[in-house]
Amino acid sequence: MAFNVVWLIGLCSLLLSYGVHVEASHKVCLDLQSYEHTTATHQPFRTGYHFQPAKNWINDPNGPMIYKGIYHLLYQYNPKGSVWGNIVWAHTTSTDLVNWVHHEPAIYPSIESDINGCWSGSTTILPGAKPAILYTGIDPQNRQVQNIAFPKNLSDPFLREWTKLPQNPLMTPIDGINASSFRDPTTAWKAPDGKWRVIIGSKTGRRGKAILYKSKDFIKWDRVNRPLHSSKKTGMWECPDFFPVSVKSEVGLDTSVITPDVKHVLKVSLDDTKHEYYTIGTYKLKKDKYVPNKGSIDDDSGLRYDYGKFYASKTFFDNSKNRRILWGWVNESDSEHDAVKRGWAGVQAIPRNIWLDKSGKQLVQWPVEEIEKLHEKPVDLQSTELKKGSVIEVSGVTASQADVEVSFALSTLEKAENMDPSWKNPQLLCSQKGASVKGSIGPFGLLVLASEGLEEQTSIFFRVFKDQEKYVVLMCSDQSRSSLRKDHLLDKTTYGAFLDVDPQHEELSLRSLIDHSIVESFGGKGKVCITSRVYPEKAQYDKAHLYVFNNGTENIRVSKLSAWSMKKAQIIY
Ligand code: DQQ
Repeated sequence: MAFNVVWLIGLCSLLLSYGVHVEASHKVCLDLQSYEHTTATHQPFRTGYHFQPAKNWINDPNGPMIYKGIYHLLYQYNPKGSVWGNIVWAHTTSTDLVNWVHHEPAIYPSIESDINGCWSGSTTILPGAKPAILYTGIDPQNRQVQNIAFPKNLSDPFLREWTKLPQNPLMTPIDGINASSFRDPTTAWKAPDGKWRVIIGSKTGRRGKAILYKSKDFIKWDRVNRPLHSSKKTGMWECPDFFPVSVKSEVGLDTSVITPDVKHVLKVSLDDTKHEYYTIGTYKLKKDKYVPNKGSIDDDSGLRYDYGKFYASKTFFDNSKNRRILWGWVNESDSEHDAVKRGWAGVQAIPRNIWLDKSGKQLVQWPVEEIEKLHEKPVDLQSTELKKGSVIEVSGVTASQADVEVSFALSTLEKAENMDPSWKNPQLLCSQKGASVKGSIGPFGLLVLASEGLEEQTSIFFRVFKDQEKYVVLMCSDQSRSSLRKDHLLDKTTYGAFLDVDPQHEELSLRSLIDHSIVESFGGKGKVCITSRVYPEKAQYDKAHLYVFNNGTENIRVSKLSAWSMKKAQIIY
């Protein structure tokens, strides 16, 4: 059987390169799309509390919402195999965003305007608490068009069945819109003129675009000539998200709130690089235009929700707790061959609360509080000196499935290395100055999913540099030693970002959610997030260890560390 898999993988290619007409953003392995290998029994990389279905491929979170007290997560799913293809909207619900119950797919190809696929989209809650899903369908000519679906029975809190309107498709790629770059409708918002607005991701040449439509009744949509926003040289904008954030508090807002006390966020997912970036700015109602704040970087080097693996994300407003919640898809870092052998690919990140930082300059994210109900066996370390070169084990936690929070106090910054003005790219800097490259103040941080002899380790760490009178904090996640596996198909890219925290006045904090093959890290209380996928050979189950380390010449102190083993989430298939 393994022989067959290897052979089939040989046929995996980018669909475009075969000149087929569907332009998909995903790697397309035609021969593997409907190929189910016997699912392996040894599954060291399946997650304990990150959402995954029983088997097969998943990608983008779609149409998340809360309805009658029940959270709904819908997502792109291949019911027939563990690579991208045969896409439907799988459906799962929860009362706490932690434990999930599966339902039958909510949306699947059944009408002419989605017969070749049901791609991403969003939910809007219409007056009378009525959810409406707008999604991209692939029609018989492989054009991307926008469709609508409503729940069949509004008294069913699980919204198990959905009806597509006979008016579908509601929006088609006419008047110069590229039919293979027209997808992923956002949650719509209602402006004070009473009309709904929605944006659809697109591009013209290399200019990424958010095409804007307006509607009175949510059924008949008129295109606005000018896009809500566009930016040159970014390529296709997938899965845009547009929402208000309060400038006064951390509470989340309904997508239609437009007052002087809000700023707007536009996030786009870049098909070319598989990075997302966002800007914060102003929604100019009169002109129906979004204008990023002065000085915003409006391209791939802009602000990111997550500087690791995290894509096609989407937020929704949770009116039960007045918060905005972010979901994101975390793809694998190994090959299709591995996915086929395992029988699955992809996980969803832990949902994160998201709000505007006090500075107004960036967003902040934090795992939803509900996840803490999985905490068990707490372990605490108080004020521990981390001498230069030290590695101290945090014992007593199940290190393969854990939540750990640590704060570091730096007594002196005098010896910080100088920042070279040419160091503009934090990811590159992290890969040059990995965890094993000695510094002065740092690298220090956590070694997670580490083997006993440290041959395997994923290190999440900080380094502090001096830049004139300021200090610059670099946060990295170094996967280069995460697995003893040597095959070239394993992506061990080191990730990194600059963290806007002044270490003269604030301790440096780090939280990592560790779950067998995924590590989600939150630096500076959620100002920088980095997610990575790793596949340790040795550091599996009870052979995984957790350490704090300091590889700098200056001693530092762990002022507080709390770690918990995480119980398994209940996912009922
Ligand atoms: N995934 C969907 C598209 C979207 C892409 C197809 C982003 O709608 O643009 O599965 O990952």
